[in-house]
Amino acid sequence: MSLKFTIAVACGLAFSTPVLAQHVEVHDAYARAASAASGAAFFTLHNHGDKADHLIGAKSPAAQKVELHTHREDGSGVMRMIHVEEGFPLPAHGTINFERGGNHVMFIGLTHSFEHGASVPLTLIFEKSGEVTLEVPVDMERKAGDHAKSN
Ligand SMILES: [Cu+2]
Repeated sequence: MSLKFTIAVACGLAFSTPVLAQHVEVHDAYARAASAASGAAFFTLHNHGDKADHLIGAKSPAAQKVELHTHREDGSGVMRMIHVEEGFPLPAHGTINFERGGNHVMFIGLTHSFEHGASVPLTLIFEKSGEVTLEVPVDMERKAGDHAKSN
């Protein structure tokens, strides 16, 4: 049994099964509603491969629009959410964190409200690895900075 498979089993017990597409792994994903009409998803991306990749987009039937976002400080010191149209580079053997107050996938115009305990389908689109589709559990109780126990 490979180490990777062992980790996948352990994470499955913690309700956050990693999804692998070629060398890109999506880990510890969860989503939450931001309002009645919008929501966000958070996760960690690992590139286990020797080649750089790039997250170029995301899509989901759960919202009319799905965008890659981050927060940046504006000139007056206020954190603002911005649409990152160029996406996020994922270096070889690199990691990108999507977390509260930082990078996230934004769902705009929810087709169903995000219910705690339900899950939301999400497809991440990578330049090299192609599309990775996962079911993201909705967790309204997760505190910012919390990680699954398996981490
Ligand atoms: Cu956003």
